[in-house]
Amino acid sequence: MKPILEAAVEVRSHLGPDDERTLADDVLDGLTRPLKELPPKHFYDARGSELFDAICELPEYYQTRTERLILEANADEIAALTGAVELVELGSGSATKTRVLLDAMAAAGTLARYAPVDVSATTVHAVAELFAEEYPGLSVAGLVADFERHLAHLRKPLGPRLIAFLGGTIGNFTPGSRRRLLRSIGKVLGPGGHLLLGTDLVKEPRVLEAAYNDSAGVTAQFNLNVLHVVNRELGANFDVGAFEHVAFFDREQEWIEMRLRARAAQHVRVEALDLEVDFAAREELRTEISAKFTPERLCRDLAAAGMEIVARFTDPDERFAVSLARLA
Ligand code: SAH
Ligand code: AVI
Repeated sequence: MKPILEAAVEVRSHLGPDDERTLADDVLDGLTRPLKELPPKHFYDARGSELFDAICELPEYYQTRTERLILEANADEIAALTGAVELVELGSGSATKTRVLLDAMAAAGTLARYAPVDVSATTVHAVAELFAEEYPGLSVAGLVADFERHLAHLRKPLGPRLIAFLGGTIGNFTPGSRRRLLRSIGKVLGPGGHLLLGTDLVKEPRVLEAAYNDSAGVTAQFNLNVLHVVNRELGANFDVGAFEHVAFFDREQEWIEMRLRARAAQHVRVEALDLEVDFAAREELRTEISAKFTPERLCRDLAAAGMEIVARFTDPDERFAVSLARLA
């Protein structure tokens, strides 16, 4: 089948002045709770995105290379099972594994459009330009957007759609928001559409904890970077050096929790919110959860979102899984 070709590259943004408000709202809400918390999407300014890319190369962070191997081994089957003409990628970041899928769709003769969606404007622009150049004839429709709120702004599907949500990013949502997000993804799959979902798997706590406490300290810098973001965007005066990185596996919840711990009592002012925040010595601010999955957890979450698994791909050591799902 000859692909339907659209013209070149477009990047649309749905993050404007209103969205600086979401950082403001999240900081106001999160820092005034008895157990302080910030959502992880604020990690990803230009520096945070660079630090995440460095994390992906760390010896302890097995997720990225394992997921790449799984995709390389199964991309042709994924292309055949889905017949997808377009690839929408949620939380695309630098899209380092995406070529594996695009190449398989191109080899199947169906590839027509790629739509990276990310809150990080710099990465969406860079990826859109790069892929438009690398894949002549491919229509690239980037979206700088929050995938929890803006999925309705995706272009109408050109044909069977594959939505890739890789890297285990779904694990960064608490159980309720995770199901809500999966449900809203289900609504934009379109006729014959599929979801390709990457999830990190439950395994030995030692291996999990090492992945979030790397010896080079890159994850610590990534975690602390969120305080630089709040300082810059909201005129706060966090003394970043007065906080330390903490990451541990919560065996009951089966998730990694990342926190920032005040080394000593701190008083912080957030100018844009006219907000004063106190941290007691050793008080912690939760910055991320990263849920690890069993096949049962994944099936339950997908079922609750009205989806069923069509195929499940994993590596020989069952470290990571990539599941293909569709509306039940
Ligand atoms: N998919 C890539 C990158 C994962 S890092 C990989 O597998 O390596 C997570 C990415 O999700 C970051 O680029 C971050 O900017 C993006 N992200 C996090 N929360 C988001 C949200 N609510 N809406 C859109 N993008 C988000
Ligand atoms: C993007 N996300 C899946 C990463 C994770 O492993 O939860 C973010 C990350 N946090 C610390 N290291 C990497």
